[in-house]
Amino acid sequence: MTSNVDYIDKIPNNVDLGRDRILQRALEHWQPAYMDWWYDSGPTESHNYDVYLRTAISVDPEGWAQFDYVKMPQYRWGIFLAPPTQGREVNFGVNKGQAAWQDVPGEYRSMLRRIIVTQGDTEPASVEQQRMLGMCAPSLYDLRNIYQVNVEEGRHLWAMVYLLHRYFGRDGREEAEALLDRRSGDVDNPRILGAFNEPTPDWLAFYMFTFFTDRDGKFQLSSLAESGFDPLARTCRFMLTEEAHHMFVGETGVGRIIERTAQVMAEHHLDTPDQVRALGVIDLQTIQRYLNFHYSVTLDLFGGDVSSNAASYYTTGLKGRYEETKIEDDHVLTDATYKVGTVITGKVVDEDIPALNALNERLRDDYIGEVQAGVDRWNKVIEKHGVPFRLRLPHKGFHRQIGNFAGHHITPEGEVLTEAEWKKRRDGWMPSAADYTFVQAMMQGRVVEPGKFANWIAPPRRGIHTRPIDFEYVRFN
Ligand code: BYC
Repeated sequence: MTSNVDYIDKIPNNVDLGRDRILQRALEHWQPAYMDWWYDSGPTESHNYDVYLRTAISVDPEGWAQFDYVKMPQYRWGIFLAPPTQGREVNFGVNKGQAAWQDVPGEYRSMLRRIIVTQGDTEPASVEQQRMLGMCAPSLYDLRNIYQVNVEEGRHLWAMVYLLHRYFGRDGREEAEALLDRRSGDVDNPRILGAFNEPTPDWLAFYMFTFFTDRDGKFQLSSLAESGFDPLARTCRFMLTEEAHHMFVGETGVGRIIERTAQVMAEHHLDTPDQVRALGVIDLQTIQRYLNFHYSVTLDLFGGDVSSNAASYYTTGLKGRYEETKIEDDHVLTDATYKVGTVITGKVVDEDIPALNALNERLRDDYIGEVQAGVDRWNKVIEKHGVPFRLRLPHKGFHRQIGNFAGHHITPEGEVLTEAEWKKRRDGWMPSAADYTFVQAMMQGRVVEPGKFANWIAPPRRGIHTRPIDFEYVRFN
């Protein structure tokens, strides 16, 4: 294994692919099917554009990226694993202390395959969800960023497909094909997890998605980076370095929309949503409703609050906690407990349950802490402009479809309502059809002049990779 990537091979890689002819042929066979998927479901009308993209050329923490104009279908999707850690062990669960596995332990095979398939399925799903957004991009800078996110999600699919092909034989190959067959939102053959079947119909939704949902990616990948199955751990470690930019796009994207709105509100002394909308920017109340939606569907992605699957993943050593090796406890958790929320006689209450069964909830709580810090930063932007509005994360039980809160009708404040009452008030909490119509109407057509930005979003502080903000990040040819 080298840290530099072999670009001579048809499939760039740092896993010595050329030495395993059977695997190489299997992946070369999958590659055209992947390209068919990209042409069919990747960013629309973009195939001939020159996009200023970064491509991984090494897996060293510093300097792994090269920036240049690339036509997206020619992006070098490849297989990159972070360097191995000498003497790495399984660090948690009943197998703690064994040497980390370089092959799949037979008894864990189907569990591991399921985790890898679920992870892999989200990557192409997000590209499908975002495929139309290039047509209404607010600037060349933003257009380049969505394309960067899209090609890297494509690469993350490659990362999981490599594991399936390399370690799971025939069923791995079949799963890899199925990853290209499912489609986000398809009634007959949908993506596996809920949030990945929701539409991403506009740029506010896109930025919310990259802030909230890509961050689920960060936390899930971090847990998988702790895996006792070393190839999974190493591939996730490298995926995480790419993921950081996606969350940056989300946080700054929402932040710039908020900034523009707050600027307009302060300048014109506005306070009602209608006045704000009349000036062609998005009112903070609508932003709050989008936040409520994306936060709640992303909380569902962590799975049930009480989960025997999560307990098995942990006990076997396949999926750890966030920053497992930095936590000071026994890493076995047989005696520990953890608090999870549940609804009892119309009230949300906390219950102590065995920590092993609460691992999804614990990861969700880690995630919530980080999300809250981001929302606090957005609020600072509003505060800076002297606008007396603050964004808030809704209660954990709000609008949940998975886990203890599913089937209950909980307000953003955490009050349990009847279904009828909740439905009556729903449009105050989540984007309504009218909200989507308003936001989409504002995002008609795309801004293509270098350095220009749509009225509803502030420019970024700086450009990409030291380029100026008015750099021609995309050439349409
Ligand atoms: N939607 O025991 P439970 C990313 C199912 S994002 C639909 O509570 P478990 C990215 C579950 O499958 C990160 N179904 O769940 C972001 C199970 O089904 P069965 C993706 C759901 O297994 C942006 C049943 O309910 N990575 O990378 O502990 C752009 C009982 O479930 C959902 C991963 O997710 C749902 N939301 O936990 C691009 C990591 N939740 O057995 C990329 C791998 C649960 O009854 N996945 N179910 O048929 C996992 O670790 C686990 O599968 C989950 C679920 C944490 C997702």
